[in-house]
Amino acid sequence: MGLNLRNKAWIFLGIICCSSLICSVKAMVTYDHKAVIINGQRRILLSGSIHYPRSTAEMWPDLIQKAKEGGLDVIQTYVFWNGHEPSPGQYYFEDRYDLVKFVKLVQQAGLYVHLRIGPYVCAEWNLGGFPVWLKYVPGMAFRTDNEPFKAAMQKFTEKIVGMMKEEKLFETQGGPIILSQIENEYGPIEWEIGAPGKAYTKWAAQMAEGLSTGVPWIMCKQDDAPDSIINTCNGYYCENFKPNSDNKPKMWTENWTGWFTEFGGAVPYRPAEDIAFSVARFIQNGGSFINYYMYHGGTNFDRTAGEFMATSYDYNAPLDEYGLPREPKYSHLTKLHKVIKLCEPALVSVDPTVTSLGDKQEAHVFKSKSSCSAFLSNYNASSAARVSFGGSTYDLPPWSVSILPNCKTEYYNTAKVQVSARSIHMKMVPTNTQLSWGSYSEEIPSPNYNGTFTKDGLVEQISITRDKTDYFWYLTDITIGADEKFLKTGEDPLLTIESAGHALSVFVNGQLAGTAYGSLEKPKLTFSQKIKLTAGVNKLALLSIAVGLPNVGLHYETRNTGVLGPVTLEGVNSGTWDMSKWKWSYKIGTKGEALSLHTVTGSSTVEWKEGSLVAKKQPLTWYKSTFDTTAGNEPLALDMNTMGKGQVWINGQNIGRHWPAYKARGKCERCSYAGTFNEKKCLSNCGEASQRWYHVPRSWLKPSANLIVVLEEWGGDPNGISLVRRTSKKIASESIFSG
Ligand SMILES: *[C@@H]1O[C@H](CO)[C@@H](O)[C@H](O)[C@H]1NC(C)=O
Ligand SMILES: *[C@@H]1O[C@H](CO)[C@@H](O)[C@H](O)[C@H]1NC(C)=O
Ligand SMILES: CC(=O)N[C@H]1CO[C@H](CO)[C@@H](O)[C@@H]1O
Repeated sequence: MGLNLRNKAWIFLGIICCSSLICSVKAMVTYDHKAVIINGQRRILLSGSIHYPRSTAEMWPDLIQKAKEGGLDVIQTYVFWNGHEPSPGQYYFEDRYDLVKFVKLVQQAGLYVHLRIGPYVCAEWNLGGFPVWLKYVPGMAFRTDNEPFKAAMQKFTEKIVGMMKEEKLFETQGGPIILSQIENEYGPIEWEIGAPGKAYTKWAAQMAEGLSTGVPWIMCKQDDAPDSIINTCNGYYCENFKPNSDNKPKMWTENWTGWFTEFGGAVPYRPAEDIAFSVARFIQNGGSFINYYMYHGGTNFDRTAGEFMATSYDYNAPLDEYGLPREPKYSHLTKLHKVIKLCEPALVSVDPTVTSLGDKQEAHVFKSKSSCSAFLSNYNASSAARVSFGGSTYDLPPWSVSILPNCKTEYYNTAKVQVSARSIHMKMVPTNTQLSWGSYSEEIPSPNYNGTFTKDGLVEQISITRDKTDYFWYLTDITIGADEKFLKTGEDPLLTIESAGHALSVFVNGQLAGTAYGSLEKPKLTFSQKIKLTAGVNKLALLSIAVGLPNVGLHYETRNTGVLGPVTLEGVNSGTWDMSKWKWSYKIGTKGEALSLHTVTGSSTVEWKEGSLVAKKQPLTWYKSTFDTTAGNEPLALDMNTMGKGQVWINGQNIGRHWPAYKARGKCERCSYAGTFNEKKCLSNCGEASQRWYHVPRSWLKPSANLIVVLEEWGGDPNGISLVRRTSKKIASESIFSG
């Protein structure tokens, strides 16, 4: 055995030396100017992002299998620090956060892993993946040459690398991890902050290299990545990208398959033709690693979504939020991957020869002694072209690439979609046509009451809640003295409230006076409305609601949430009152949260109104019901279209924030796939809910008596909530244009 192994190792070293410019004795994963080299072989690697916490562990094997059948070689994931270290030194790697299990499942499927440790991940994820406590470490500044930050980042990175090593998951140990990433899209930030940014980049690279994983590190969007690290491209098109030295392969780590959805935004999509075109363009220009961001986007369960991000992270990916193939995108790309693999021997052997075939037409030919593959491209977005190549003629649709694995026969054209589209239906589950609801009205707290504390002036929300809840109450009394008069008789005074975000409900004497909310583009909000006040003491209760924490931008950790003022009352005789400096009482969270109403035991501690007494269209109300699971394995969702804004739990699991009342802004125009996507995303759903359906993972359900609890902030009719099955059906006619 021993002897055998030594023989193999010897042969293996021989291969490395003859097929690559770098002759490394130790590394089994290396690279040269053409490609990543695994066990001595240059590889064209097709990769796709699947973020483990955005699906359930029960879904992972199927998602990975479908990725494999879709022709991928690599699964790429970020590592989500705030899921793994909820409080300092307290680690969590269970359930959806079982990273080792996820990596091992990828290995069992015979695929590789690209582990993007970050630990900054952006990712439309709460605080960009950083734990909220990190923000409150004394002297902290994120992502710069800051000692407390570097210490924390190093500790977590070491923790993850240590775990992976212990489980023997790096390729050099026989595991599936062939690449790791440190930091994430730091180039633009470094450019803004200058010297400390440069020092931090250097430090991060050295720190990562020091961990000796045996596999290459990459940094994406980092032109000045230190030489030991590979700089890679993120974007819609990357074919003109150049890595940070001539001996680095051309790698594309984020090829956007669509785009994320924000609450209040339209739903973006990217046609299959355009993404196939971008991939073919990248490969024909010598690219050798591409990653689909996302291959499966999934769901921002619980409160994991970043600022104003929808609960769905579908991303218009080849596998939809529910794990079903999105057609024709999934199959059109699968065919592309097969054809690229046919070209692999030629692609890894030589650099392409590029010749012009017309005004906007080119041939990229990879011709070695033993193989020849050609890519014929038409960059004209409006016109088809007939070109001559190697003595034959080829018809190229606008904005397309034809692939000829043997330099003769067209096996594939990126614009010729030969897959049927499928229509998706959300069908009511027959046994659950109408749920029977109970309701519980949330208590509006009073100042100086249990669970409140008092301070002069207004306080920042997250510094107090530490993001344990979305909800934070600002409470005060407005006393209208006997001698106080309203400026104009019969006219109510005007209350104006400035908040740093994200949503606000204003209660006067226990009644909802109004709501206000911001958006991803402008999280700040202003509430300005006339309110009814009576002589004597009036109770003002402001419920400030966070909708995820920012995940991107220069020093985004300094961004605020909550009512920071000014708060003014105009229209009283004695002049405008500035209430910002008043004494305010504060309360963290709702009573229902404190009682754990989302659980079976918690929900039994209060009395729920039933039958005709059930609250209808009331703000700040809890609803509960039970339902049985439907047989079969079609994915399930809740149709929340009759509701406003809030959160939903099923059997104690938070399925995310719902906000169907936030309609998609703007007017969507039909999007032609050819050439437009770079400047203008293709958008759908304008005027409708940004998100109507909310994924309910099957593994969270029991056969019967599933508890569903809804916290509704605005109002809405729970009788409209229904459980639906997601089904897909082939559309007979072929469509050239796909969504
Ligand atoms: C595309 O082709 C048409 C027809 O040949 C031509 O008029 C147009 O200028 C071309 N567009 C570009 C961008 O080259
Ligand atoms: C405050 O809470 C304590 C302990 O739970 C309870 O005994 C007391 O009655 C409460 N006070 C009010 C005003 O609700
Ligand atoms: C800055 C930024 O957007 N970064 C990212 C690139 O692509 C997706 C956007 O959907 C993010 O998740 C990345 O982190």
